[in-house]
Amino acid sequence: MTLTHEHYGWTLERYILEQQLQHPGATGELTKLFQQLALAGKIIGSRVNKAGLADVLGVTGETNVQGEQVQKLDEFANRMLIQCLETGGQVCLMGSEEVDDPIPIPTRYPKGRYVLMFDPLDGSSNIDVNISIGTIFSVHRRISEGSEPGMADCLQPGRSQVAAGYIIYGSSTMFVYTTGAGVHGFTLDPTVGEFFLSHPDIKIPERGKLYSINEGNRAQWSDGICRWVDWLKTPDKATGRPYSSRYIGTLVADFHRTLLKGGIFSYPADKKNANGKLRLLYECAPMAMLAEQAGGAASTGNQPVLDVMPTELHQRVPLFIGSKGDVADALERIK
Ligand code: AFP
Repeated sequence: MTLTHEHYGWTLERYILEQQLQHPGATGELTKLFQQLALAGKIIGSRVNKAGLADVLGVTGETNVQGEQVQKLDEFANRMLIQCLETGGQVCLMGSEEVDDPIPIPTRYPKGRYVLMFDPLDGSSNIDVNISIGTIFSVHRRISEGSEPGMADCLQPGRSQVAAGYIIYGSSTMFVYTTGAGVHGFTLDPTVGEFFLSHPDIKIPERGKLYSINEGNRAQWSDGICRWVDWLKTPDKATGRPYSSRYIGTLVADFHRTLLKGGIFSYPADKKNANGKLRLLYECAPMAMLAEQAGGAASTGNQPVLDVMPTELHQRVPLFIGSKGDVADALERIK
């Protein structure tokens, strides 16, 4: 779909409502869930923009479940998402990268049909240095009919996600999502306070010219990963090599660039971390759904990320994600 002047003024809300009209059975609950996510994104984005002014920088002194220091903004983002989503009656349970256990909906609020998993502020080590950060979300259908929602609702494979997306707080704030009918991007106009359609039906190029990996970890890589990265750097006109290197250290930002420009992002397993660093439910599965919906691919190195059956809430998996051709090359060469 090409953006024309007819799309001027299409807000995120209107776009989702239009999509809902194409599904006569839809109840509008997912639309409401998205409205609340967008609201949380606007509130978090506005706080992120004032990060240098307000008393929000630095750490709280606590460590989260991953053993990392909790940044004040992480805490704020986590609280905002919970507050915005727990009251509306669309969600029955939540899971956050910052919280050890599933987050129940307080008994005073109605429970809905959906389970929401999120990374409230991805790339938090980049907060203090004014580099793009983001919020990632993943939505599943509740499977615990007739009983209290629980862990089984959270531990669903990426393939059964109903929706996934992220909000990037960068040079502009963008909301990028899929409900299984393509990937669509909206840019926040801060003067109006609305997300407007700016990137309809995003497609990842079949191949790119960029690779994105933390080369500081090379000493820990397998021979296969070393060989593959060396190959990417070896000049060869026919295959467009050498690729250029880009690495931000915020998955949302590295993935957003990969989605728009093509290429590959990877956080592989290494000698220290047998499953890499990134979390399946809050980072890899939602990004994998976006990648596949945009015509790209996402693999752990052994199987499509979307096929991994989760066994733990904070499980990690290796990730190779981006242009189909580039992911296929990686899988071929790391063997
Ligand atoms: P933080 O949220 O702790 O900054 O971690 C960000 C992240 O989970 C992901 O967004 C990055 O892709 C990855 O870690 C970067 O990890 P390295 O610093 O080890 O390269």
